[in-house]
Amino acid sequence: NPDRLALPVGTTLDRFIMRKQEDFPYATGELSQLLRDIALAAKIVNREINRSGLIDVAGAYGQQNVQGEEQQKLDVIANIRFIRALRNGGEVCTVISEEDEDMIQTGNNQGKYVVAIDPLDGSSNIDVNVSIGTIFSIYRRQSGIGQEGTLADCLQKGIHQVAAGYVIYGSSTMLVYTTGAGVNGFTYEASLGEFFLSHPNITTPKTGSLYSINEGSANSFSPGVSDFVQYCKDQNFSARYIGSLVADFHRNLLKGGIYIYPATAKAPNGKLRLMYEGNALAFIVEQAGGKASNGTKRLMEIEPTSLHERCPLYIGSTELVNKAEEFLAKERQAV
Ligand code: P6P
Repeated sequence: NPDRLALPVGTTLDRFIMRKQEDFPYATGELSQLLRDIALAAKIVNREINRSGLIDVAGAYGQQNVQGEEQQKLDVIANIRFIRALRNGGEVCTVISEEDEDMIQTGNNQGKYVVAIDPLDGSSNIDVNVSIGTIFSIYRRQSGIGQEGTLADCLQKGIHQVAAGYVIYGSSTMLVYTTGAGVNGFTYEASLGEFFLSHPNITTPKTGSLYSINEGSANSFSPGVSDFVQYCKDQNFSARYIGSLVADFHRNLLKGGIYIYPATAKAPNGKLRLMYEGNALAFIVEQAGGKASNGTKRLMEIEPTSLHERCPLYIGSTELVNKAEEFLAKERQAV
């Protein structure tokens, strides 16, 4: 009955996960447990981030802090915490992380799932107290259980994600995720150590008036990108660029808008990573009614060829992504 589905604001994440699992008669609970493992690591990383200001985080790796402890960069700490939570949780056989060149085998060869993760994106923003985020993507392994996960398990198209989400460590800490049945946002109450449902059934506006792109690279934008940026200015849109992907994405998701990281001279394939940035946010934005492409192709249809491959990213309100793609198509016709 529909009202059973409409869980009230304030429902805890645990209860939400349990009730949603009931909607999948064949669910055996592993994905639910995996989501709980990620939420646990997010709580721990949140505490580390909040403490970092107090223990004189030098930021650079290998500095001593006031306690004389070996100071680790927060993105190294976050990587350790998420991988440990996934290893201890037992549901994941293999992890790919922005922080590690190669696949990480957890030893859980019975694990059904593979996780791609950016443990702490935008960590250069930490020292200046700008919001930062964790981005994750979950796939079902294709190889048989009982062995290590394979490269093919890790290089699956975005359309094969079973779940994806992000944590934004900002003025409040939120977990936003989807398992393919809509997008829900949970706000963390540190004093209780719980995530509470605060943004049920997030849908992103079909259009908007915010555009997010680093115009410092404008001299190397392709004509189509330059023309779209000019279109945004002619429409009197607002430029909003925090330089922290999760923060820029989250704001645009809720308010409507477009985030673009195009090919530039410094980043000929764009700067952002397909497996643990683009695809995860693409799954979320599509589930929220938005769109994500590389400028010419649905992002989640891209066939990955390497763990850390980059991709141009056009993501947000459907009508704005369509408009950007129109300008890029005109550019190609003009060539
Ligand atoms: P630029 C942060 O380093 C990051 O990976 C994303 O979080 C952010 O959106 C982007 O890079 C900013 O890159 O080249 O504009 O400084």
